[in-house]
Amino acid sequence: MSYDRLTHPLVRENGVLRQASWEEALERAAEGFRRNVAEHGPDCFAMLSCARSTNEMNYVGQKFTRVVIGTNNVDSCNRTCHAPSVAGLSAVFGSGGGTSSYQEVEDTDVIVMWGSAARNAHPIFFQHVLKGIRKGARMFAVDPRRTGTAQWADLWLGLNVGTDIPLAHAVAREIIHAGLHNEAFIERATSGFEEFKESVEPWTLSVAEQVTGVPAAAIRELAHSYARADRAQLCWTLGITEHHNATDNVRALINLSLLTGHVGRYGSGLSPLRGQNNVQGGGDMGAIPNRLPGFQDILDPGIRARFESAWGRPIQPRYGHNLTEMLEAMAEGEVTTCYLIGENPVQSEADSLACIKRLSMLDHLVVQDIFLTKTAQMADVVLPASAAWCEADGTFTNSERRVQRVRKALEPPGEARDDIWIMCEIARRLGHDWHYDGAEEVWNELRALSPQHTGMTYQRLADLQGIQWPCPSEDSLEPPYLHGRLWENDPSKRGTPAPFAVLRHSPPVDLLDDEYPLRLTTGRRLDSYNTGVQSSGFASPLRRGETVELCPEDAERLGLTEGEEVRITSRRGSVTAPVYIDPALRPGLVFMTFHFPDEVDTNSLTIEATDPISGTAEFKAAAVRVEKLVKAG
Ligand SMILES: Nc1nc2c(c(=O)[nH]1)N[C@H]1C(S)=C(S)[C@@H](COP(=O)(O)OP(=O)(O)OC[C@H]3O[C@@H](n4cnc5c(=O)[nH]c(N)nc54)[C@H](O)[C@@H]3O)O[C@H]1N2
Ligand SMILES: Nc1nc2c(c(=O)[nH]1)N[C@H]1C(S)=C(S)[C@@H](COP(=O)(O)OP(=O)(O)OC[C@H]3O[C@@H](n4cnc5c(=O)[nH]c(N)nc54)[C@H](O)[C@@H]3O)O[C@H]1N2
Ligand SMILES: [Mo]
Repeated sequence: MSYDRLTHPLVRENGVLRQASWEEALERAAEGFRRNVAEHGPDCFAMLSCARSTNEMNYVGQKFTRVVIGTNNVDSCNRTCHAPSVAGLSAVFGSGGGTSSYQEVEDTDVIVMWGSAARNAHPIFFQHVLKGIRKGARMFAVDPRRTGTAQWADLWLGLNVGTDIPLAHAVAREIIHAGLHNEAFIERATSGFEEFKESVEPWTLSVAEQVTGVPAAAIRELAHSYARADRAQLCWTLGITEHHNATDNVRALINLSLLTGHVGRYGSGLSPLRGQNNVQGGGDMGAIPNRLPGFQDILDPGIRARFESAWGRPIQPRYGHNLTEMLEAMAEGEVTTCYLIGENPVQSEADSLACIKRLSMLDHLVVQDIFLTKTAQMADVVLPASAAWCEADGTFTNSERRVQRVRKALEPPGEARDDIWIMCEIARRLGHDWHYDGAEEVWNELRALSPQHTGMTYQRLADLQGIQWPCPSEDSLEPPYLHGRLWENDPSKRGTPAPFAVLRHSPPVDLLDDEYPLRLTTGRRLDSYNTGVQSSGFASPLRRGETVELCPEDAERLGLTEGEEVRITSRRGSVTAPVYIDPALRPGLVFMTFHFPDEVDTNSLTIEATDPISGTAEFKAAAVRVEKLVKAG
């Protein structure tokens, strides 16, 4: 299917959405929030803030939540992808950002792409990887599928889904046993090495081969190459983070960098490649339940006091609900109203049937989007927004922490209005008269409150074609990588040592058995973008619909031919789609995207098991069976 842009506000009347004036729609939106908060208190409200929209929009979104409503219940799709990376990195280094710049993969010796289909999903970053390879870097790909990325690798480690910790542990053990760990760095800059060393001891190459499916020789080669390299970059994405133990997975990779000293230097670092164009920025702006703008901890009374005096309202001294918890709180009747900006959870959440049920329990749902998504179709009020990437002014922040300007080039269609304008109009109706004379004024308010952005004036951002954070003053130019402090000779400048983590292997929650013998992993293709809202209309000539990808051996075993319609069933749901035979898969593995909502609701199959630290769901591991469709008659 293809979506048309939203051009008018809509309100629900007698069960159906009808066109409305802005005045009526804004009033309805505000009235529902007012009524619910008066009845249940501010924590009955939840906002999802748009990771595709600007930093300025996200700043205003979290301010709306904290100041107009008075709760910390604000989050975004960061929860479905890199929240575990942020949690893991900030636990070790105090900052949740990737440590390196894109340029550094061109100037490194070893690149490890771990659980990342970057060739399809991060093509700009992958251009830098290719340049690095051309300059002589060795590349390793760790992925259950032999992806486009893996095809460029010197060595592909095709592991079983959910066995990343055993693999990382075996790599670590091999490095230690070969005496290739960086003792000086470990001694000076880390803590907990002895316990870590002991914890990986059982993971010999042969034990790991049995559990992960990766040949011992390949594990050994990765270990030796990574440890011996002068410089090495470890990059990961959702193959690591969309698991029930995702933060542990992230910590397992960080352990490898601490073991070898591959962090805090030019060319050596850790890069979680972020998903949506501005999901890094959304979190930086405080559109997450535990941080104020500038990634500043809400539990710190001094930080809260600064924001309270700037905003003129007390801030709750506790974390709000993340996206996963918001949905649970809807089921409990604790969250009764939701302001959803540029997110489509009906289709993107794990176990979508449960998600739909929870959203339908809300008293008042406001959706602000550029298309009439499946989620918007459930709303009481639909507000048509401008598309941030070309119809609004502001800034975006990419995975290397680089803030860049975006400029309005087109007028939004029909009556669609800027995201910030819409939020301010609702705020005004709720008693907060904010005047922002354009995005720059919002940005300057943020700069005054966030030390890591203070030096980034719009003028400097334009002159320098973007600036990486941290940028504390207008004359500062920091190195392109983080945590150089770990290498300081003077111990007082080195700061807190980076801790190793002791971790245990925990296989996927959805167990394989005779009834559900195949492992479904979900993800992306080059020609499909997330829930399809922004790409279905255009992608259809490229790929007409969802397919169930299987390796040739499994297809033969099940007696299936390419194009044949099959039923795929998990413990939660069942859909049908044609088979696509892909030799990139390993036996026992099934692959699908979540891109074609009406035809195939993939997320009715996935499991809602979530990582307790970050709240991210195990999208990457469901147990399923695939059956021939028996034709009626
Ligand atoms: N074309 C395109 N590009 C996109 C998007 C899109 O929809 N389409 N979406 C954007 C967004 S929001 C995001 S977050 C990124 C995501 O970018 P990626 O994370 O690269 O994409 P995915 O395909 O979800 O998953 C990555 C890989 O994880 C592997 N994998 C599955 N299970 C495991 C496992 O247990 N261990 C390991 N090591 N690997 C595993 C899969 O086989 C897959 O190749 O892409 C962004 N870019
Ligand atoms: N099975 C499975 N499910 C997954 C994943 C997976 O790998 N497997 N990955 C997860 C991941 S990583 C992610 S990020 C999520 C994505 O989940 P969502 O964020 O829910 O999905 P998108 O399709 O990216 O939705 C983006 C929405 O933003 C709207 N939008 C775009 N620009 C603007 C703007 O400027 N303003 C406003 N107001 N709206 C705008 C679009 O119209 C669209 O409706 O899906 C998750 N779900
Ligand atoms: Mo994502």
